[in-house]
Amino acid sequence: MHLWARPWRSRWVRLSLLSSLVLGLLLVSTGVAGAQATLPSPKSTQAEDILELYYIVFGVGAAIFVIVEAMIIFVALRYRRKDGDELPPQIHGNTMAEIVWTGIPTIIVVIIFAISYVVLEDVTSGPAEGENVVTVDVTGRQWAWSFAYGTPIGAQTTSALSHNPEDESLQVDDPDAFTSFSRIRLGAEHMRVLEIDGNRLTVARAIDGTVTQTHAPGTPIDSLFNGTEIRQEERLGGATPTPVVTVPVGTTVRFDISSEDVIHAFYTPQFLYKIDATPGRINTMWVKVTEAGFYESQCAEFCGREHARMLFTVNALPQAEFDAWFEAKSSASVVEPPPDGDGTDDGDGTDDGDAAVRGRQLFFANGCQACHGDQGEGFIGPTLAQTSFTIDQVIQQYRTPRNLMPPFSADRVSDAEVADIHAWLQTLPLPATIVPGEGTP
Ligand code: HEC
Ligand SMILES: [Cu+2]
Repeated sequence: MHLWARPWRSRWVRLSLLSSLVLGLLLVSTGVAGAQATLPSPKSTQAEDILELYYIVFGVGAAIFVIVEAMIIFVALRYRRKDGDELPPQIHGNTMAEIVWTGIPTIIVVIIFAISYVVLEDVTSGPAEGENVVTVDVTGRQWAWSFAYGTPIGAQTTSALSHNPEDESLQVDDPDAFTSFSRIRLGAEHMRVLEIDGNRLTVARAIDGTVTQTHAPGTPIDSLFNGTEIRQEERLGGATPTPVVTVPVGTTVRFDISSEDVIHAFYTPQFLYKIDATPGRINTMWVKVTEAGFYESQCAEFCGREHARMLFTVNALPQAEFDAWFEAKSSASVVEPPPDGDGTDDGDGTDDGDAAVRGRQLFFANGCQACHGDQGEGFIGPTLAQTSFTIDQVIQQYRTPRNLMPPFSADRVSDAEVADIHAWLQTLPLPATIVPGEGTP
Protein backbone atom coordinates (compact mmCIF):
# COMPACT_ATOMS: atom_id res chain seq x y z
CA MET A 1 0.00 0.00 0.00
CA HIS A 2 1.11 3.55 -0.69
CA LEU A 3 3.02 5.27 2.11
CA TRP A 4 1.16 8.59 1.88
CA ALA A 5 -2.30 7.06 2.23
CA ARG A 6 -1.98 6.76 6.02
CA PRO A 7 1.24 8.59 6.87
CA TRP A 8 0.99 8.19 10.71
CA ARG A 9 1.24 4.46 10.18
CA SER A 10 4.88 4.96 9.31
CA ARG A 11 7.34 4.82 12.19
CA TRP A 12 9.53 7.39 10.39
CA VAL A 13 6.78 9.91 9.94
CA ARG A 14 5.79 9.65 13.60
CA LEU A 15 9.42 9.97 14.67
CA SER A 16 10.01 13.03 12.57
CA LEU A 17 6.79 14.68 13.78
CA LEU A 18 7.88 14.10 17.38
CA SER A 19 11.38 15.44 16.81
CA SER A 20 10.10 18.56 15.04
CA LEU A 21 7.86 19.17 18.04
CA VAL A 22 10.79 18.85 20.45
CA LEU A 23 13.00 21.05 18.27
CA GLY A 24 10.22 23.64 17.99
CA LEU A 25 9.83 23.74 21.77
CA LEU A 26 13.58 24.12 22.20
CA LEU A 27 13.59 26.98 19.73
CA VAL A 28 10.74 28.74 21.54
CA SER A 29 12.50 28.28 24.89
CA THR A 30 15.52 30.27 23.67
CA GLY A 31 13.20 33.24 23.26
CA VAL A 32 12.26 33.00 26.94
CA ALA A 33 15.84 33.84 27.92
CA GLY A 34 15.18 37.35 26.60
CA ALA A 35 18.22 39.52 26.04
CA GLN A 36 20.54 36.52 26.32
CA ALA A 37 19.07 34.98 23.20
CA THR A 38 20.15 37.74 20.84
CA LEU A 39 23.45 39.50 20.32
CA PRO A 40 24.02 42.65 22.38
CA SER A 41 23.99 45.81 20.31
CA PRO A 42 27.58 46.84 19.57
CA LYS A 43 28.91 50.00 21.24
CA SER A 44 32.44 50.17 19.89
CA THR A 45 33.89 50.37 16.39
CA GLN A 46 35.60 47.02 17.02
CA ALA A 47 32.28 45.48 18.06
CA GLU A 48 30.66 46.76 14.86
CA ASP A 49 33.34 44.99 12.83
CA ILE A 50 32.88 41.81 14.83
CA LEU A 51 29.11 41.93 14.33
CA GLU A 52 29.58 42.38 10.58
CA LEU A 53 31.83 39.34 10.50
CA TYR A 54 29.25 37.42 12.49
CA TYR A 55 26.52 38.30 10.01
CA ILE A 56 28.70 37.30 7.04
CA VAL A 57 29.50 33.90 8.56
CA PHE A 58 25.90 33.44 9.65
CA GLY A 59 24.67 34.43 6.16
CA VAL A 60 26.97 31.97 4.43
CA GLY A 61 25.93 29.23 6.88
CA ALA A 62 22.24 30.01 6.46
CA ALA A 63 22.51 30.00 2.64
CA ILE A 64 24.25 26.62 2.66
CA PHE A 65 21.65 25.24 5.07
CA VAL A 66 18.76 26.40 2.92
CA ILE A 67 20.28 25.11 -0.33
CA VAL A 68 21.17 21.71 1.15
CA GLU A 69 17.78 21.26 2.84
CA ALA A 70 15.91 22.31 -0.30
CA MET A 71 17.85 19.81 -2.37
CA ILE A 72 17.24 17.01 0.13
CA ILE A 73 13.50 17.72 0.24
CA PHE A 74 13.28 18.05 -3.53
CA VAL A 75 15.10 14.78 -4.16
CA ALA A 76 13.19 12.92 -1.46
CA LEU A 77 9.82 13.95 -2.90
CA ARG A 78 10.61 13.90 -6.58
CA TYR A 79 12.43 10.57 -6.60
CA ARG A 80 10.63 8.75 -3.83
CA ARG A 81 9.95 5.10 -4.42
CA LYS A 82 6.74 4.32 -6.22
CA ASP A 83 4.90 1.04 -6.51
CA GLY A 84 6.56 -1.17 -9.05
CA ASP A 85 9.82 0.85 -9.14
CA GLU A 86 12.90 -1.06 -10.09
CA LEU A 87 16.23 -0.50 -8.38
CA PRO A 88 17.74 2.56 -10.14
CA PRO A 89 21.16 2.29 -11.81
CA GLN A 90 23.97 2.37 -9.16
CA ILE A 91 26.74 4.92 -9.81
CA HIS A 92 30.18 4.53 -8.32
CA GLY A 93 32.57 7.53 -8.35
CA ASN A 94 32.28 10.73 -10.34
CA THR A 95 35.41 12.84 -10.64
CA MET A 96 33.57 15.97 -11.66
CA ALA A 97 31.16 15.78 -8.71
CA GLU A 98 34.02 15.16 -6.29
CA ILE A 99 36.01 18.13 -7.55
CA VAL A 100 32.97 20.37 -7.24
CA TRP A 101 31.99 19.28 -3.71
CA THR A 102 35.56 19.64 -2.48
CA GLY A 103 36.26 22.85 -4.37
CA ILE A 104 33.20 24.87 -3.32
CA PRO A 105 33.64 24.35 0.46
CA THR A 106 37.36 25.09 0.15
CA ILE A 107 36.65 28.38 -1.57
CA ILE A 108 34.05 29.28 1.08
CA VAL A 109 36.45 28.48 3.93
CA VAL A 110 39.25 30.50 2.35
CA ILE A 111 36.95 33.50 1.91
CA ILE A 112 35.72 33.27 5.53
CA PHE A 113 39.31 32.91 6.74
CA ALA A 114 40.41 35.98 4.81
CA ILE A 115 37.55 38.13 6.10
CA SER A 116 38.09 36.89 9.70
CA TYR A 117 41.78 37.69 9.44
CA VAL A 118 41.11 41.23 8.32
CA VAL A 119 38.63 41.78 11.18
CA LEU A 120 40.98 40.19 13.73
CA GLU A 121 43.79 42.47 12.59
CA ASP A 122 41.47 45.42 12.84
CA VAL A 123 40.26 44.57 16.33
CA THR A 124 43.63 43.71 17.87
CA SER A 125 46.00 46.12 16.20
CA GLY A 126 45.14 49.34 18.02
CA PRO A 127 45.02 52.84 16.60
CA ALA A 128 47.13 54.42 13.90
CA GLU A 129 50.52 55.89 14.77
CA GLY A 130 50.17 59.17 16.66
CA GLU A 131 46.47 58.74 17.48
CA ASN A 132 45.44 59.65 21.00
CA VAL A 133 45.05 56.72 23.39
CA VAL A 134 43.76 56.46 26.96
CA THR A 135 45.40 53.58 28.81
CA VAL A 136 43.53 51.89 31.64
CA ASP A 137 45.25 49.27 33.78
CA VAL A 138 42.70 46.62 34.67
CA THR A 139 43.43 44.29 37.56
CA GLY A 140 41.22 41.35 38.37
CA ARG A 141 41.38 39.52 41.67
CA GLN A 142 39.13 37.27 43.65
CA TRP A 143 36.56 38.83 43.42
CA ALA A 144 36.82 42.38 42.28
CA TRP A 145 38.14 44.63 39.56
CA SER A 146 40.19 47.77 39.93
CA PHE A 147 41.09 50.32 37.31
CA ALA A 148 44.18 52.55 37.37
CA TYR A 149 45.08 55.45 35.12
CA GLY A 150 48.39 57.18 34.53
CA THR A 151 49.40 60.80 34.01
CA PRO A 152 52.89 61.63 32.70
CA ILE A 153 55.02 62.79 35.60
CA GLY A 154 57.54 64.65 33.47
CA ALA A 155 60.43 62.54 34.76
CA GLN A 156 62.23 59.64 33.17
CA THR A 157 64.72 56.98 34.17
CA THR A 158 68.44 57.59 33.71
CA SER A 159 69.49 54.09 34.71
CA ALA A 160 68.16 50.76 33.49
CA LEU A 161 65.91 48.53 35.56
CA SER A 162 66.51 44.89 34.72
CA HIS A 163 64.01 42.10 34.34
CA ASN A 164 64.96 40.74 37.75
CA PRO A 165 62.28 41.68 40.31
CA GLU A 166 65.03 41.92 42.97
CA ASP A 167 66.42 44.91 41.07
CA GLU A 168 64.69 47.69 42.97
CA SER A 169 66.88 50.71 42.56
CA LEU A 170 66.29 53.23 39.86
CA GLN A 171 67.93 56.53 38.93
CA VAL A 172 65.70 59.32 37.64
CA ASP A 173 66.31 62.75 36.15
CA ASP A 174 63.81 64.63 38.34
CA PRO A 175 63.41 63.21 41.85
CA ASP A 176 61.24 66.17 42.89
CA ALA A 177 58.41 64.75 40.82
CA PHE A 178 58.00 61.91 43.38
CA THR A 179 56.89 61.56 46.94
CA SER A 180 57.62 58.45 48.90
CA PHE A 181 54.70 56.14 48.35
CA SER A 182 53.86 57.53 44.92
CA ARG A 183 52.52 54.87 42.68
CA ILE A 184 54.18 54.88 39.27
CA ARG A 185 54.07 53.09 35.96
CA LEU A 186 57.03 52.35 33.69
CA GLY A 187 55.95 50.83 30.41
CA ALA A 188 53.11 48.64 31.58
CA GLU A 189 54.70 47.81 34.94
CA HIS A 190 53.40 49.18 38.21
CA MET A 191 55.63 50.16 41.10
CA ARG A 192 55.46 51.95 44.39
CA VAL A 193 58.21 54.35 45.42
CA LEU A 194 59.49 53.34 48.84
CA GLU A 195 62.38 55.72 49.32
CA ILE A 196 63.98 58.70 47.60
CA ASP A 197 67.69 59.24 48.08
CA GLY A 198 69.10 61.99 45.86
CA ASN A 199 68.39 60.85 42.31
CA ARG A 200 67.85 57.27 43.35
CA LEU A 201 64.47 55.72 44.00
CA THR A 202 63.92 52.46 45.81
CA VAL A 203 60.77 50.87 44.44
CA ALA A 204 58.55 47.89 45.14
CA ARG A 205 58.08 46.23 41.76
CA ALA A 206 55.33 44.45 39.97
CA ILE A 207 52.46 45.31 42.24
CA ASP A 208 48.98 44.49 41.00
CA GLY A 209 50.23 41.32 39.39
CA THR A 210 51.89 43.16 36.56
CA VAL A 211 54.70 41.29 34.84
CA THR A 212 58.21 42.50 35.54
CA GLN A 213 59.74 44.13 32.51
CA THR A 214 63.04 45.69 31.49
CA HIS A 215 63.23 49.48 31.45
CA ALA A 216 66.01 51.18 29.55
CA PRO A 217 67.32 54.64 30.52
CA GLY A 218 65.02 57.28 29.10
CA THR A 219 61.82 55.36 29.90
CA PRO A 220 59.10 57.91 30.68
CA ILE A 221 57.37 57.54 34.03
CA ASP A 222 53.64 57.92 34.67
CA SER A 223 52.07 58.69 37.99
CA LEU A 224 49.30 56.16 38.59
CA PHE A 225 46.04 56.77 40.32
CA ASN A 226 43.17 54.52 41.24
CA GLY A 227 40.26 55.58 39.05
CA THR A 228 37.83 52.90 40.23
CA GLU A 229 34.47 54.31 41.16
CA ILE A 230 31.56 52.60 42.82
CA ARG A 231 28.00 52.63 41.62
CA GLN A 232 25.02 51.15 43.39
CA GLU A 233 23.33 48.90 40.82
CA GLU A 234 20.30 46.67 40.72
CA ARG A 235 22.03 43.49 39.69
CA LEU A 236 21.93 39.90 40.87
CA GLY A 237 18.45 40.57 42.15
CA GLY A 238 19.45 43.30 44.59
CA ALA A 239 21.42 46.46 45.18
CA THR A 240 25.09 45.74 44.59
CA PRO A 241 28.01 48.17 44.79
CA THR A 242 29.72 47.66 41.45
CA PRO A 243 33.15 48.94 40.42
CA VAL A 244 33.01 51.35 37.49
CA VAL A 245 35.67 52.03 34.87
CA THR A 246 35.35 55.43 33.19
CA VAL A 247 36.32 55.85 29.53
CA PRO A 248 35.86 58.51 26.83
CA VAL A 249 33.65 58.14 23.75
CA GLY A 250 35.44 58.45 20.42
CA THR A 251 39.00 58.00 21.67
CA THR A 252 40.73 54.65 21.53
CA VAL A 253 41.01 53.05 24.95
CA ARG A 254 43.74 50.56 25.67
CA PHE A 255 42.85 48.16 28.48
CA ASP A 256 45.98 46.50 29.88
CA ILE A 257 44.47 43.54 31.64
CA SER A 258 46.11 41.44 34.33
CA SER A 259 45.27 39.39 37.40
CA GLU A 260 46.66 39.12 40.89
CA ASP A 261 45.62 35.55 41.56
CA VAL A 262 43.75 33.21 39.22
CA ILE A 263 42.51 33.61 35.64
CA HIS A 264 39.56 35.95 35.21
CA ALA A 265 38.09 37.38 32.01
CA PHE A 266 37.24 40.99 31.23
CA TYR A 267 33.92 40.98 29.43
CA THR A 268 31.60 43.76 28.33
CA PRO A 269 28.83 42.28 26.17
CA GLN A 270 28.52 45.46 24.07
CA PHE A 271 32.19 45.15 23.01
CA LEU A 272 31.41 41.68 21.62
CA TYR A 273 34.66 40.13 22.73
CA LYS A 274 36.44 39.26 25.93
CA ILE A 275 40.02 38.98 27.08
CA ASP A 276 41.44 36.82 29.86
CA ALA A 277 43.06 38.43 32.89
CA THR A 278 46.01 36.12 33.45
CA PRO A 279 48.40 36.40 36.40
CA GLY A 280 51.95 37.28 35.37
CA ARG A 281 51.12 38.78 32.00
CA ILE A 282 49.31 41.69 30.44
CA ASN A 283 46.69 41.17 27.76
CA THR A 284 45.58 44.17 25.80
CA MET A 285 42.11 45.01 24.53
CA TRP A 286 41.45 47.98 22.24
CA VAL A 287 38.10 49.66 22.30
CA LYS A 288 36.80 52.82 20.69
CA VAL A 289 33.41 53.40 22.28
CA THR A 290 30.76 54.89 20.01
CA GLU A 291 28.01 55.87 22.44
CA ALA A 292 27.93 57.29 25.96
CA GLY A 293 26.26 55.18 28.62
CA PHE A 294 26.69 52.58 31.34
CA TYR A 295 27.53 49.09 30.09
CA GLU A 296 27.06 46.32 32.61
CA SER A 297 29.92 43.87 32.48
CA GLN A 298 31.29 40.91 34.39
CA CYS A 299 34.04 38.37 34.88
CA ALA A 300 33.58 35.67 32.26
CA GLU A 301 35.91 32.98 33.59
CA PHE A 302 34.85 30.86 36.53
CA CYS A 303 37.27 31.98 39.23
CA GLY A 304 36.01 30.71 42.57
CA ARG A 305 33.20 31.01 45.08
CA GLU A 306 32.20 34.62 44.41
CA HIS A 307 32.76 34.54 40.65
CA ALA A 308 29.15 35.43 39.93
CA ARG A 309 29.52 38.62 41.97
CA MET A 310 32.60 39.75 40.07
CA LEU A 311 30.77 42.52 38.26
CA PHE A 312 31.89 45.81 36.82
CA THR A 313 30.41 48.56 34.68
CA VAL A 314 31.89 50.61 31.87
CA ASN A 315 30.90 54.26 32.10
CA ALA A 316 31.48 55.88 28.69
CA LEU A 317 31.49 59.68 28.90
CA PRO A 318 31.62 62.27 26.09
CA GLN A 319 35.24 63.43 25.66
CA ALA A 320 34.83 66.78 27.45
CA GLU A 321 33.16 65.16 30.45
CA PHE A 322 35.82 62.47 30.54
CA ASP A 323 38.58 65.09 30.51
CA ALA A 324 36.96 66.91 33.43
CA TRP A 325 36.53 63.62 35.31
CA PHE A 326 40.15 62.66 34.66
CA GLU A 327 41.43 66.05 35.77
CA ALA A 328 39.43 65.98 39.00
CA LYS A 329 40.20 62.36 39.78
CA SER A 330 43.94 62.56 39.11
CA SER A 331 44.45 65.67 41.22
CA ALA A 332 42.24 64.38 44.05
CA SER A 333 44.21 61.18 44.28
CA VAL A 334 47.61 62.75 44.82
CA VAL A 335 48.51 60.81 47.92
CA GLU A 336 49.71 63.06 50.73
CA PRO A 337 52.75 61.74 52.52
CA PRO A 338 51.74 60.14 55.80
CA PRO A 339 52.63 61.66 59.18
CA ASP A 340 56.39 61.68 59.38
CA GLY A 341 56.81 59.75 62.60
CA ASP A 342 59.03 62.45 64.06
CA GLY A 343 58.43 61.36 67.62
CA THR A 344 55.68 63.81 68.54
CA ASP A 345 52.94 62.30 70.58
CA ASP A 346 49.42 63.47 71.19
CA GLY A 347 49.40 62.73 74.89
CA ASP A 348 49.04 58.98 75.04
CA GLY A 349 52.78 58.34 75.14
CA THR A 350 53.07 56.89 71.64
CA ASP A 351 54.35 58.34 68.43
CA ASP A 352 51.15 58.21 66.41
CA GLY A 353 52.87 59.41 63.25
CA ASP A 354 55.17 56.44 63.37
CA ALA A 355 52.35 53.98 63.84
CA ALA A 356 50.49 55.55 60.92
CA VAL A 357 53.52 55.26 58.63
CA ARG A 358 53.88 51.59 59.47
CA GLY A 359 50.13 51.07 59.29
CA ARG A 360 49.98 52.46 55.82
CA GLN A 361 52.81 50.25 54.63
CA LEU A 362 51.13 47.21 56.15
CA PHE A 363 47.82 48.13 54.57
CA PHE A 364 49.35 48.01 51.10
CA ALA A 365 51.69 45.13 51.86
CA ASN A 366 48.68 42.98 52.73
CA GLY A 367 46.64 44.01 49.75
CA CYS A 368 43.88 45.66 51.80
CA GLN A 369 43.70 48.51 49.27
CA ALA A 370 42.49 46.01 46.67
CA CYS A 371 39.13 45.85 48.42
CA HIS A 372 39.09 48.96 50.60
CA GLY A 373 40.73 51.51 48.27
CA ASP A 374 44.06 53.36 48.46
CA GLN A 375 42.70 55.81 51.01
CA GLY A 376 40.41 53.42 52.87
CA GLU A 377 37.58 55.07 50.96
CA GLY A 378 35.80 51.77 50.35
CA PHE A 379 35.30 49.69 47.26
CA ILE A 380 34.31 46.01 47.38
CA GLY A 381 34.78 46.29 51.16
CA PRO A 382 33.38 49.09 53.33
CA THR A 383 34.90 52.52 53.92
CA LEU A 384 37.59 52.17 56.59
CA ALA A 385 38.66 55.80 56.92
CA GLN A 386 37.89 56.95 60.48
CA THR A 387 36.24 53.65 61.32
CA SER A 388 34.32 53.65 64.57
CA PHE A 389 35.36 50.04 65.26
CA THR A 390 37.57 49.56 68.31
CA ILE A 391 40.90 47.84 67.84
CA ASP A 392 39.45 44.68 69.39
CA GLN A 393 36.58 44.67 66.94
CA VAL A 394 39.00 45.23 64.08
CA ILE A 395 41.18 42.35 65.27
CA GLN A 396 38.12 40.16 65.40
CA GLN A 397 37.19 41.14 61.85
CA TYR A 398 40.71 40.26 60.65
CA ARG A 399 40.80 36.85 62.31
CA THR A 400 37.20 35.85 61.63
CA PRO A 401 35.70 38.04 58.92
CA ARG A 402 31.96 38.33 58.95
CA ASN A 403 31.46 37.55 55.31
CA LEU A 404 33.50 38.07 52.14
CA MET A 405 36.79 39.37 53.48
CA PRO A 406 39.59 36.79 53.54
CA PRO A 407 40.83 36.01 57.07
CA PHE A 408 44.21 37.39 58.17
CA SER A 409 45.84 35.23 60.84
CA ALA A 410 48.14 36.61 63.52
CA ASP A 411 51.23 35.37 61.75
CA ARG A 412 50.27 37.42 58.71
CA VAL A 413 49.16 40.56 60.53
CA SER A 414 50.00 40.65 64.24
CA ASP A 415 47.81 42.39 66.81
CA ALA A 416 50.36 45.20 67.03
CA GLU A 417 50.26 45.60 63.26
CA VAL A 418 46.48 45.71 63.29
CA ALA A 419 46.80 48.58 65.74
CA ASP A 420 49.19 50.39 63.38
CA ILE A 421 46.82 49.99 60.44
CA HIS A 422 44.01 51.21 62.66
CA ALA A 423 46.07 54.28 63.61
CA TRP A 424 46.62 55.11 59.95
CA LEU A 425 42.95 54.62 59.08
CA GLN A 426 42.05 57.27 61.68
CA THR A 427 44.19 59.88 59.87
CA LEU A 428 42.39 59.49 56.53
CA PRO A 429 39.84 61.91 55.10
CA LEU A 430 36.27 60.70 54.74
CA PRO A 431 35.34 60.06 51.10
CA ALA A 432 32.39 61.77 49.41
CA THR A 433 30.51 58.49 49.14
CA ILE A 434 30.68 56.08 52.03
CA VAL A 435 30.56 52.37 51.33
CA PRO A 436 28.61 51.18 54.36
CA GLY A 437 29.94 48.60 56.82
CA GLU A 438 29.25 47.92 60.47
CA GLY A 439 31.96 50.27 61.65
CA THR A 440 31.53 53.14 59.21
CA PRO A 441 31.15 56.54 60.80
C1 HEC B 1 38.91 40.41 49.18
C2 HEC B 1 38.55 41.73 49.62
C3 HEC B 1 39.08 42.22 50.97
C4 HEC B 1 40.39 42.30 51.40
C5 HEC B 1 41.64 41.87 50.66
C6 HEC B 1 40.33 42.91 52.69
N1 HEC B 1 39.04 43.19 53.04
FE1 HEC B 1 38.42 44.04 54.76
N2 HEC B 1 36.49 43.76 54.24
C7 HEC B 1 36.08 43.23 53.04
C8 HEC B 1 34.63 43.07 53.09
C9 HEC B 1 33.78 42.53 51.94
C10 HEC B 1 34.21 43.52 54.36
C11 HEC B 1 32.76 43.51 54.92
C12 HEC B 1 32.62 42.48 56.01
C13 HEC B 1 33.03 41.10 55.55
O1 HEC B 1 32.72 40.72 54.40
O2 HEC B 1 33.71 40.39 56.30
C14 HEC B 1 35.40 43.95 55.05
C15 HEC B 1 35.41 44.48 56.32
C16 HEC B 1 36.51 45.04 56.93
C17 HEC B 1 36.49 45.74 58.18
C18 HEC B 1 35.24 46.04 59.00
C19 HEC B 1 34.71 47.36 58.49
C20 HEC B 1 33.29 47.66 58.82
O3 HEC B 1 33.01 48.84 59.01
O4 HEC B 1 32.44 46.75 58.79
C21 HEC B 1 37.78 46.12 58.45
C22 HEC B 1 38.27 46.92 59.64
C23 HEC B 1 38.60 45.64 57.37
N3 HEC B 1 37.80 44.98 56.46
C24 HEC B 1 39.96 45.82 57.25
C25 HEC B 1 40.75 45.19 56.30
C26 HEC B 1 42.19 45.25 56.29
C27 HEC B 1 43.04 46.09 57.21
C28 HEC B 1 42.61 44.48 55.27
C29 HEC B 1 44.05 44.10 54.90
C30 HEC B 1 44.77 43.42 55.98
C31 HEC B 1 41.43 43.97 54.59
N4 HEC B 1 40.32 44.42 55.25
C32 HEC B 1 41.46 43.19 53.46
C33 HEC B 1 36.87 42.87 51.97
C34 HEC B 1 38.25 42.77 52.02
CU1 LIG C 1 36.86 36.36 38.08
